[in-house]
Amino acid sequence: MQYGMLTFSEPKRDISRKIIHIDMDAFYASVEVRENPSLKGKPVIIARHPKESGGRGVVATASYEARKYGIHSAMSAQKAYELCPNGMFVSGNFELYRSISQQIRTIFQRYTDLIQPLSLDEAYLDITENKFGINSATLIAYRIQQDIFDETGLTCSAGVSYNKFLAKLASDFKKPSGITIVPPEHSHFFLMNLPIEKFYGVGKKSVEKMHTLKIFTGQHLYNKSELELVDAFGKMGHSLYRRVRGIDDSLVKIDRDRKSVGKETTFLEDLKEEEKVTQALRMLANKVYDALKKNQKHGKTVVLKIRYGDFDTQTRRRTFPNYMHDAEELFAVAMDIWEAEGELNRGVRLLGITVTSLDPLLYENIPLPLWKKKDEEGLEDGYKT
Ligand code: DCP
Ligand code: MG
Repeated sequence: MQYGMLTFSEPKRDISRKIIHIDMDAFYASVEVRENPSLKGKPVIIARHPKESGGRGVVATASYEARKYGIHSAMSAQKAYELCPNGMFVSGNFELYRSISQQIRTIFQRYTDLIQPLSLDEAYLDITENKFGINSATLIAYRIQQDIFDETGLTCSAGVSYNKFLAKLASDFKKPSGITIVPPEHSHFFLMNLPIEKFYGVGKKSVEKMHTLKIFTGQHLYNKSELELVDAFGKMGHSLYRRVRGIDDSLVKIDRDRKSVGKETTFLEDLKEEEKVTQALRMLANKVYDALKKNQKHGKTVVLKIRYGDFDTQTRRRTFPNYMHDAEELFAVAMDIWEAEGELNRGVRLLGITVTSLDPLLYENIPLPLWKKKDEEGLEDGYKT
């Protein structure tokens, strides 16, 4: 493609890898049904009953029966109750979920060591080379589904493709107990027909923006030039342009037991207003807190990273006697550090918040996490984790 003097070569697909994405079906709810078979077939809602919690709880997940009432993760328990007064409200047992998550991971390890868990109930596996020398990724996906079912009594859905992005979309395609294969020769068709809401990494706000730009499906996205997408979505535009062409070169990153969770964001223009910094820190604190929850971890040390317009980068840490309790507290600490150390007049190019020295979160009826929607604005690789 030629733009004046600039030449962009069209990006190419790497179809040499075989990736599986596994995602448990209605994970917490299915575990509760397994533990208490009388719940089978009933609308199960993982949240404290609003009458017990004074209406404060949030739904972690709901069984497929409950979803028919419009109940979903992150909805207030009060709302869920209004939609389905006869719903079976069950408080979560996170220790159990974590141990099952571990069990599932052990199953994955039979096939490959290249495993990247995304949360307790989902993971990417790179099985290009696998411990059985099996050529068919589909066969491995079937086997994993079967192993998980035999050994935990739970079902999962699997997506098989040549990269993480497609595998993730595929696993969501036929739930529950589904298996969806997107081979290189079908990925274009698959992506063109995909509603934009299903695009992994596109948050709610971006979906709204896409709708105003008349982008409703992969095809509409595909029809936009890279420049148009970057214009509309900043650096996320580059990823969108590639992903809708079936390109995602990100590797399956092995998860070493996480010692820290951090998010950072670079601004298109250096921030020069206090208010913008506050906004950014609030957004980052929410993201970090969500990621901590997802990993069932908490920590006492907060690190604020500031990069100025001249690229000078500073990190400042604070350690507290107690664990950060919620996103608001994390935000307050980050603001504190910023107020003590930040120099607005230098222009802020990047901000990052990390919580380190993490410990597993042991739930003792802590009110259910302030889960927000799963995929925040921006694509996953737009932020450092
Ligand atoms: N979870 C949560 N809060 C959220 C989203 C998820 O606490 N906002 C927890 C509960 C889920 C688990 O994480 O059981 C896995 O999340 P998924 O998004 O994979 O949802 P489910 O496994 O429950 O359902 P699905 O069958 O759609 O994957
Ligand atoms: Mg799931």
